[in-house]
Amino acid sequence: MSGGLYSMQSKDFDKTLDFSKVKPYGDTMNDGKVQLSFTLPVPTGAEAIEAAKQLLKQMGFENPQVVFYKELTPGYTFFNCYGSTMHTVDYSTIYVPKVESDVMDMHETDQYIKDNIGRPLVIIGASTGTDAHTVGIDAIMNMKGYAGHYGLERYEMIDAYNLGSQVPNEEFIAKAIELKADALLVSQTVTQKDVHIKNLVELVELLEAEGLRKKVILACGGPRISHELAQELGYDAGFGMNTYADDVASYIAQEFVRRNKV
Ligand code: B12
Repeated sequence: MSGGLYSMQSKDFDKTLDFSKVKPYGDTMNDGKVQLSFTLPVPTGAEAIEAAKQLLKQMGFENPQVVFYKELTPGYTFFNCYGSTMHTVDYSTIYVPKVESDVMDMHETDQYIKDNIGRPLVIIGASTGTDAHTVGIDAIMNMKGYAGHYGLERYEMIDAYNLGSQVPNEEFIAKAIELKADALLVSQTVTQKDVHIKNLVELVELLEAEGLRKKVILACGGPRISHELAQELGYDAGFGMNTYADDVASYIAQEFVRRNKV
């Protein structure tokens, strides 16, 4: 989403907005209103509500309010709360590394590959290691697509292979060699105990050992993956939530051309 466009509109609309001191917007500019929920391991009652409010104050919230609470099980109380944060963030100095490519739709990418590469690109995807989540990688690869965006299997100039979930890194690499893959797509959803980090790093190490790392475009994705993290782990690109096949296909096609100068 273009934050720039929305921000310009709010700035034009409300002259009290200062990008160097941004606060959450609730009902009015700079009111700092936040909604948050949490559970305290205490019995439900007036003392529990007071404990929640005191905690909110210590978190930096003015006017803390408990707007909903419920006993989860004896000894545990769940809260929905409102408060106004006293903190601000300097939006004007924020820099976030992002995948650099011009996003094209399926037809434009197909045409780009025809014009600049002249053969279909081979792309293999999988949810690797012990990760059983398939919906993310399916969203990127399935022919029927996701949220109105066709998946890679639909592209005329992409040979897409979705290996599914719980694919061991060794098996993934063997398939990449067999199919002469141009790009590998890894999906990681579970991040408990940093299992995704270990798994993603292991793939890079195995690819390096096979002498394959530089021969493929290596990208990963998932709800808690960022481009910055991906690059730190030795990947070419990382994609987070709200990614569509268009983003990945455009990136791979343009990166392939950049590398091969075809
Ligand atoms: C559906 C689901 C399941 C289903 C999965 C079914 C299936 N076939 O996939 C089932 C019930 C099997 C399941 C199991 C488990 N789950 Co689950 N599951 C979910 C749930 C509800 C939705 C995930 C989902 O499908 N999202 C929709 C897709 C479209 O979004 P996405 O994955 O983010 O993908 C998008 C982007 O991230 C990106 N993307 C993703 N991958 C890739 C890859 C590439 C290359 C690219 C470019 C982009 C990309 O593009 C996609 C489209 O925009 C989430 C909670 C939630 N609401 O998110 C929990 C959740 C992910 N599960 C969780 C857990 C813990 C588990 C279990 C470990 C539970 C257990 N104790 O057994 C097991 C996993 C076992 C295992 N070995 O992996 C946790 C993960 C916590 C964490 N941070 O690690 C979550 C967050 C729930 C929670 N709040 O605790 N789960």
